Amino acid sequence: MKLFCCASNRKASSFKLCLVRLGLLVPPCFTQEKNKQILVLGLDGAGKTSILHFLALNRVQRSVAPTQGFNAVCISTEDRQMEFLEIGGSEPFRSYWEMYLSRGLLLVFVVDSADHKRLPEAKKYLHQLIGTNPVLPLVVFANKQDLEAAYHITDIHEALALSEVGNDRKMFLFGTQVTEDGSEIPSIIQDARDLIAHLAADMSDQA
Ligand SMILES: Nc1nc2c(ncn2[C@@H]2O[C@H](COP(=O)(O)OP(=O)(O)OP(=O)(O)O)[C@@H](O)[C@H]2O)c(=O)[nH]1
Ligand SMILES: [Mg+2]
Repeated sequence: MKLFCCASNRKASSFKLCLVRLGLLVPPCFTQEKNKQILVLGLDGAGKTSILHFLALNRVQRSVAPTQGFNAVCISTEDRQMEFLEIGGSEPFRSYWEMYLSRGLLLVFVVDSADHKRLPEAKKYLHQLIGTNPVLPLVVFANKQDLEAAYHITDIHEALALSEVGNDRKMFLFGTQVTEDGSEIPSIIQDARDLIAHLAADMSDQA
């Protein structure tokens, strides 16, 4: 497997400029216009960038800065490329999430399983997003499972009301952690990567 990773962070105030810059900075697979992206969304601090880094490079990034805009990552396998687009989870960037849904092959939604107070907020945004697209496949990462306070995935399933995401939609939930000492659970992230590749291939073939 060949991996290629590229990231770009920009401020919300220069959104248009950011798009232009994104066009300049993105890896080759983004230059193919018909390619759609795998959207990676979720509240700030949930672990989106950390997961993407792990998916791309199989290792944990030590210090992760909040994403101030976009973080584009391209992972190349032997037969295809997967284009991931994280949009920052801080308040100013959330209004851009929905704009990118129509360009999404599938939605990866990341939550901090230990941040109980903000789960209702995460649920609200998730349901707003999926409400606008009844078929977009959904992969939820219940992240930070290493933390003592983390909710089990069954509780996350309930807290996010995942039973209400719609019968026509493919939906998957993974309990993940991105930590250096985890030897077992990170393999779940690799399983998730394989599943995402499979779903993305299916969706691309349908497009
Ligand atoms: N304990 C623990 N910390 C994690 C895990 N994943 C990420 N973190 C930490 O959580 C913090 C936020 O992670 P990010 O990956 O920047 O979160 P994000 O969702 O990209 O946040 P924004 O870019 O602001 O939207 C960082 O300090 C990470 O090191 C995890 O599984 N367990
Ligand atoms: Mg980020």
